[in-house]
Amino acid sequence: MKLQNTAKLIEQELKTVLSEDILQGEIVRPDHLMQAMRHGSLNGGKRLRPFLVLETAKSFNGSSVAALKVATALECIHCYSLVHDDLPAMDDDALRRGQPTVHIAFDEATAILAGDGLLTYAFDVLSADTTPLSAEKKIKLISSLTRASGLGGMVGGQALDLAAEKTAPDEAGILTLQQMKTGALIRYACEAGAKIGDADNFEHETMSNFGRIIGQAFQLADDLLDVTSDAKTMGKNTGKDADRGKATLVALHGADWARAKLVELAEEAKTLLHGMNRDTKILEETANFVIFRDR
Ligand code: GRG
Repeated sequence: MKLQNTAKLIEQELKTVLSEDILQGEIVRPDHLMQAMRHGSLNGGKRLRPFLVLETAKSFNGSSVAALKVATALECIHCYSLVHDDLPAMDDDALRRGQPTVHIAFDEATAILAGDGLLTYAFDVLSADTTPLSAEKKIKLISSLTRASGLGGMVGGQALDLAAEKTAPDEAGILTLQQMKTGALIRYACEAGAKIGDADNFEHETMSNFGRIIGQAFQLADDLLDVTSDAKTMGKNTGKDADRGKATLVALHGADWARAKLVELAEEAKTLLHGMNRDTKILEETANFVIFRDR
């Protein structure tokens, strides 16, 4: 499957679950809030994390319906993080995926609630009866998603990132905060795909390491694009890290070092995949896309 096809699938699934026609034991769905949630999630985006869930599950013979539900839940969390990250109290951005950010298109209070709504909705989707997984697998997937997105994962990483503007962390500190802020959800995507399918312990461990490496590479590529690309290509403002004096590995070592490191990480990721007796051709291509992307 291609990334664009996954994007269409996820967009369709999000449209269905964020629809006024669906009331799941709720009294009402406030229309303006749902519109804001739709604005924050149905606005394009590469849908890389869902793609990783779907393709990893496929490599391990997992149910594609279950994978689509888990992928949708994960994308809800990712979209919530972008809506909140763009708020004036955080990155204060007016442009996301080529469109006005949610607090600009609506207002700040609605953007906070839209983020909260997307975050909690993820767990609704994961735990729903329509997600065809055993109760045991669901609990494991919910528990690890909570860890990846919470205090010791994305939220904690965001806190460290905000603090880093004052504390100027060293290389190890930068790697830790990036692993938490951005890496945790990408790693989760790969682990979840393995869990949905029939991966054994070695394969699960391998996919977890693969996710860790491409998560690190994704952030490094993002930091590189922040200095080498432009707002039109990226759909978000660039040059912001340098403006804010943000500590990144690109700021520390330069763009050439980053390009060489990306090549190294791509090799490492592919070597891991080759160690398993599975069809991982698409995952290999995905690693290349993540690492050598231009937007
Ligand atoms: C607010 C709790 C909270 C967390 C925010 C993810 C994040 C943490 C902040 C986003 C800031 C940022 C630009 C980080 C760099 C890496 C990143 C997550 C980029 C956006 O992800 P893409 O490129 O976006 O996958 P699309 O739009 O394609 O989904």
